[in-house]
Amino acid sequence: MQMTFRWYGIDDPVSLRNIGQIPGVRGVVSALYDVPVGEAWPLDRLTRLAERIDDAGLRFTVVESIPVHEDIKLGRPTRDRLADQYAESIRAMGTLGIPVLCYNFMPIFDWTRTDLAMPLPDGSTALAYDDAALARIDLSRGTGDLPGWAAAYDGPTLAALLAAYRDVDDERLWENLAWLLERVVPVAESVNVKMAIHPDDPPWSIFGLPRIVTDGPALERLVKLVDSPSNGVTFCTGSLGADPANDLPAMVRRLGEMQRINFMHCRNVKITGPRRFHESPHPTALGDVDMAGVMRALHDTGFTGPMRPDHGRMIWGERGRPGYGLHDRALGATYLQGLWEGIAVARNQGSGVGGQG
Ligand code: DNO
Repeated sequence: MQMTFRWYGIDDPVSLRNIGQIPGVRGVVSALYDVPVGEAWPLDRLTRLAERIDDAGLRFTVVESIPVHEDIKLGRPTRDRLADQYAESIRAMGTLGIPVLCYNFMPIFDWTRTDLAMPLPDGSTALAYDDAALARIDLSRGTGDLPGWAAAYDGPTLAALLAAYRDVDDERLWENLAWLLERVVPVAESVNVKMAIHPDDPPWSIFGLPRIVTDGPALERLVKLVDSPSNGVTFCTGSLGADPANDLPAMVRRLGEMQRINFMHCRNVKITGPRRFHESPHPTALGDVDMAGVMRALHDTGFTGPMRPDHGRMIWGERGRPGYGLHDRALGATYLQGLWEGIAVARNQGSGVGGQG
């Protein structure tokens, strides 16, 4: 397991120096955030980003994300050119030796919350989701009222996109995902890049849109679409864990045995009602995710890939990007490494290898 940390580039209030001072963190998860969706990523710009990370004594380990254009998800005729451009970005990653690509296939919206700063009793704030609150959001004026998406779409653009998705049900979306993977996974494999789909967050349909990457059977279906180590998943405990029907350790075990977990996102959630949750600190006891069980399953299946602490709360008066402050995520990184070390020590003692390390 390699511990990594997400960095939003030079505008991120969390600096590379901050990241390098978190014990055990050597890998950085980043992206070119201002390339228009659908365009190929220029190699020279990606090179500069990688050099900046190298200069800080860190390593560019994961690209999160290269967004997939809506025309690909909708299966529109422009998709051929868009898939070629996507493949070109993957080749640029390969040229620089960046080994993992996290992406998602969620129609229109990526992760969605109804409150970006829900106060918790200890005075910290956390991201929260409530399906009833989501249902009250009026999209006729665009995404202005949707937390975190304010500037994304005006009314007419959003209405046109939502209308286009009326012809795309779950099966059609699966076909469009398979179509993309058949084209880009062979390219990824040829340049030693492992793709890792991020599950839908939350793991159910929102605003009537199809959402397909929500549970264990879906993740297993995904990896079978193209049989390659370059076609794997980002196992996000917080996204999948918002649905109490998902048995996370069992899911990790199955996908881990197939060697298709290419990236781990670890965070915890507290489920407070049907389709209602808020994010909680990383430790097992503080939410509904069995983090210890997940780590044991990962360890048992020989996970050697990158992991990052996902969203943290805002604590100690920090202000910053919702979910992506420094302090609580850094605590998460050290907690997760402690858990991992404890499991390794216990295993070594159990097998008589000696448990000093
Ligand atoms: C949220 C992230 C997601 C993730 C994308 C991957 O905090 O986990 O936005 O980066 O879904 O494409």
